[in-house]
Amino acid sequence: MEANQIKMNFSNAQIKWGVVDDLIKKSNKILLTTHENPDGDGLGSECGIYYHLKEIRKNVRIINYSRLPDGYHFLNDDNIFEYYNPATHDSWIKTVDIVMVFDVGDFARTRALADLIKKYNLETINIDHHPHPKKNLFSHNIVDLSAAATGCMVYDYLKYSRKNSIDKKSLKGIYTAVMTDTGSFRHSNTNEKCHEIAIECLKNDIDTHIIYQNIYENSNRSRMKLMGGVLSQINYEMNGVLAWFVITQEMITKANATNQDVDGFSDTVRTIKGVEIALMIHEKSEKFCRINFRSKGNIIVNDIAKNLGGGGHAFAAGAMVLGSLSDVRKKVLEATISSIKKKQMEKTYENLSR
Ligand SMILES: [Mn+2]
Repeated sequence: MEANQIKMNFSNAQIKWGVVDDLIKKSNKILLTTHENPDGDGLGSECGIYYHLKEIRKNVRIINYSRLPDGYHFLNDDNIFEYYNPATHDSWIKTVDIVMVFDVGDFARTRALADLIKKYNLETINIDHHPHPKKNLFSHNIVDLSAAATGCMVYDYLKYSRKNSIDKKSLKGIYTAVMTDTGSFRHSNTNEKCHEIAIECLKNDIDTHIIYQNIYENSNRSRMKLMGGVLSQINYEMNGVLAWFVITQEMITKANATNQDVDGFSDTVRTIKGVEIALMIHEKSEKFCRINFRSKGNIIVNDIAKNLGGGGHAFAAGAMVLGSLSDVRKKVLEATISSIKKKQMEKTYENLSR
């Protein structure tokens, strides 16, 4: 793969969308994809650009490694989301002109699709707002760390590329991306652009409250039961600056819930007064746990996640950590507490030196 890094890990820089436009113009067959267990940003970004590429008569398909999660079927009236099946997809993927990857964070998070991209030596454009290592497997990188959502970048591209206004179906995807990645316009990443996008959606009669209801007011009873268990067992460290909780496989089985049902729990725990960081330790199996950090915006957490083998945004990050629950709990808590202490010390010195 020829290295052609357009832009990497910048913030608030002018993106040369013309370069992306040229890559799209010279391509006919285009694959859109995102990370495994996709979220509203990945799916919404795909949907946002899909209808544009259809309109300009590209042979475009969205193929993700994972199935479309419950709650996002409102984006799929036209059955645009496919999930990867080697028997039916490999021959098509083999001959695509370009692969556009959205919101992925890490190339490997496209799972089997990453293997195919390497196997067939496919040209790729990475459109994302997560930090990436300088050395990576994408042919072209458009990585803006200051974008609230990858969907904001898709919006900018469509504004650049289109003569006509953005199609309603695209706007529905873009709104979904922005709403979910900003915690419904509440998180510290929410900026003017997010609200500009929301205004454009409202002017175009997008039922924004219906999008919200589909995603956030569709909890099943098992999820609520599980959440009840979690909320009654929160642990506090460092005078309540850090709040952490554990979800075991047993808790999930007892509540008749699924691993996906834990989404959003850390956000809820972070809402507690005085808590700066919420940490979830989710036992996925006897061999590994998924950990997830949510920070109110005063203490960076992605460095802790990175040291534990993961990554993410400054204030929302995570990792998969190998080991039994008790081993992972010990390791992660020690790493987190020492990192917070260090940052608090540095802050104290910073204040003293002023
Ligand atoms: Mn995102």
